[in-house]
Amino acid sequence: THSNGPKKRRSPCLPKLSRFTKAVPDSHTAGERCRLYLITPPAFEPSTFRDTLAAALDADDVAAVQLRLKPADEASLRRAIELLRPVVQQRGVAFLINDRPDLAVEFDCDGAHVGQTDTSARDARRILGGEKTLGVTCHASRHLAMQAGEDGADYVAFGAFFPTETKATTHRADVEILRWWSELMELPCVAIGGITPENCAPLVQAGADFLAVISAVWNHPA
Ligand code: 3NM
Repeated sequence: THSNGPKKRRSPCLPKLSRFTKAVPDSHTAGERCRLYLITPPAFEPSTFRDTLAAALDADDVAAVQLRLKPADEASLRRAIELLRPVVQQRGVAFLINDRPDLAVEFDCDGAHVGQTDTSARDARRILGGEKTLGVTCHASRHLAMQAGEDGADYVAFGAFFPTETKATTHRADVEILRWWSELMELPCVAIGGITPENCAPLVQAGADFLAVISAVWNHPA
């Protein structure tokens, strides 16, 4: 079982989430607003986290929630999907599964996010079919991002923009890649890695369509 999540809900996410939405500048290009993309804490107890997540989604605008449960066994992952999916989808928020396009299809989630060492983008697109959302981690690589677009990604993710203790990262992205991508491409881009209300403005101004956040929103141990 996962015991890293908060045992008692103190709703720490609520003020943090609104601090974020207030910090995001109104628009970058043509009035399109950059939106938050929440990723679940690295480990949590699903029945407790379900309430925390519901409160967070009710507190402010969120575009998507990605279930990212790296250490979980298959049964825990399935249980987390069953518990969290209704909470997210009932609120009109997209529910995406990290690494597992097969489970995204089986549980009728909205899509999947794959890294460069997970299921390939091309296979993920084939598994998901044409309708579901596919996101691909592209680190700080223009080449990977263009390849992901060709392979059927609906968005590309660049990072890490700032130091993070949530994941061991070897790539450091610069805001310039967001500027380049958003000027050249229609496909949305997600910025990730150590993003906080204090440091997010330049990413938004450079063209990030979504800010993917873990530790600055959830009160989880690093
Ligand atoms: N991917 P936090 S950084 C899941 O660079 C993940 O691709 C990254 O968590 C990448 O908001 C990261 O706590 C962790 O820094 C993001």
